[in-house]
Amino acid sequence: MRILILGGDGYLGWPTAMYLSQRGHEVAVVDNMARRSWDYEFGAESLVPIRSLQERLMAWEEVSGKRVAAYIGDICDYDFFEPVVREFRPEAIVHYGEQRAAPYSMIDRKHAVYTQVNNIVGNLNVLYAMADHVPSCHLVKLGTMGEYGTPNIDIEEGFITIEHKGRKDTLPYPKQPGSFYHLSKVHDSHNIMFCCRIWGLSATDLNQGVVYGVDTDEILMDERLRTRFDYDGVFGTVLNRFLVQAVMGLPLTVYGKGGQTRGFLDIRDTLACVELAIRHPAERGQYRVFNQFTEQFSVLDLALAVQEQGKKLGMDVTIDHTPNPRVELEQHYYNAINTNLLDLGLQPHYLNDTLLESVIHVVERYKDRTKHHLIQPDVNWRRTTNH
Ligand code: NAD
Ligand code: USQ
Repeated sequence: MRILILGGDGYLGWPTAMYLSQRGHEVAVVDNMARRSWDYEFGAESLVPIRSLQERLMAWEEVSGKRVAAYIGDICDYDFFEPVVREFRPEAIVHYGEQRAAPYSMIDRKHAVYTQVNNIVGNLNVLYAMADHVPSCHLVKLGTMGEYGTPNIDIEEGFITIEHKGRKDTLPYPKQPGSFYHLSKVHDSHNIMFCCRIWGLSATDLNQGVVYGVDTDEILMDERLRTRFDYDGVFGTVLNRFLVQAVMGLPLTVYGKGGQTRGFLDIRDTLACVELAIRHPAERGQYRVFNQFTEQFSVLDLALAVQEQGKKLGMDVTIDHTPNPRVELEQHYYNAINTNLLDLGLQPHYLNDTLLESVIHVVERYKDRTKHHLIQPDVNWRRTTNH
């Protein structure tokens, strides 16, 4: 199958490109290198050194004998993006190409606007290019579990059946996202659902939880194939950050009480879920939602798991309840349904000692590259005014 991966230079996009290429698909990636440039804003960089996209592609061809094509440009620029779709004629598009950090979107007005324009306009261009050139192509769009927020009822997979004044309907599940980034995903979901309804496009919205991990089978084939690994207060996600903090001998930064519960998954399961969605496409005109996570943990559960694993490896890991820079519930009900991908055959890699230890070993290898000033969060959700 011809598969176009948007955001193919990113943490998840690059491993997905190799994974699908290895399985015999004709793969092309699109990226504007925006993620690499955001690092310059904070003097941050991936803990694990990453090669340029061109070097990665050459290394991948050398190691696997398979070629992945690359288109460098911005999907918000239709003059660039439209010919890519017209020429490559993808049968599936995997859309990872967005600004994905909640803290980045909450820095100030400029970053909020940038995040929403980048994500919503880019996604809209994808929908138009599909409708104009490849209407039977299947869009596999990366959404987020954070679209739902933390309601006091079970979270269904995209839709909920409601009875109201004696009548019944199945409607989109209510969305209560917690950042301008998460809101951009809600807006994307509405646009995608609309285009499936009016143009007959087919799409799977993968409402993904927080991803952790650093190794996939393809990455392990050659050190030059490594994907980025962020640990800073803006782009680093919680478990990846805790593992780096443990190795650096710093207290784990649990925000507030740490009762915030989320869905999580191993990076290897991200790739497997995307492949399952591609292999079992949505029908023409269908918009479907899969909740893409394998386990639920509170932030404190994760900190305790890292502390316990650290102890087994002779490390003294402490936990610090840092004041929470975000506005979010720290104690709440959370029970999200995730049966759609399991029903398609997903075999999850659950969080265990082996995984924690293997990430710790990779982090230890690159420990000298860590920068202490990147650890503390300095983006606050609250607006303070001087008048
Ligand atoms: P990432 O930032 O590492 O990768 C995103 C890539 O998209 C980057 O290489 C960036 O340069 C590219 N990009 C952004 N805007 C673009 C544009 N306008 N044109 C072309 N390329 C553009 O992020 P990631 O962690 O790999 O996440 C990928 C997707 O998965 C995102 O949409 C994110 O919202 C979603 N997701 C990620 C996680 C996670 O824990 N990492 C969890 C849930 C959902
Ligand atoms: N947290 C801490 N300490 C930290 C970092 C985070 O306690 O040092 C807490 C946060 O307050 C939050 C939870 O951990 O309650 C998750 O934070 P995160 O930064 O790991 O994840 P989040 O901001 O939700 O975003 C990440 C990805 C995003 C994706 C989302 C999936 O960056 O792209 O959409 O996970 S989900 O959370 O399901 O919405």
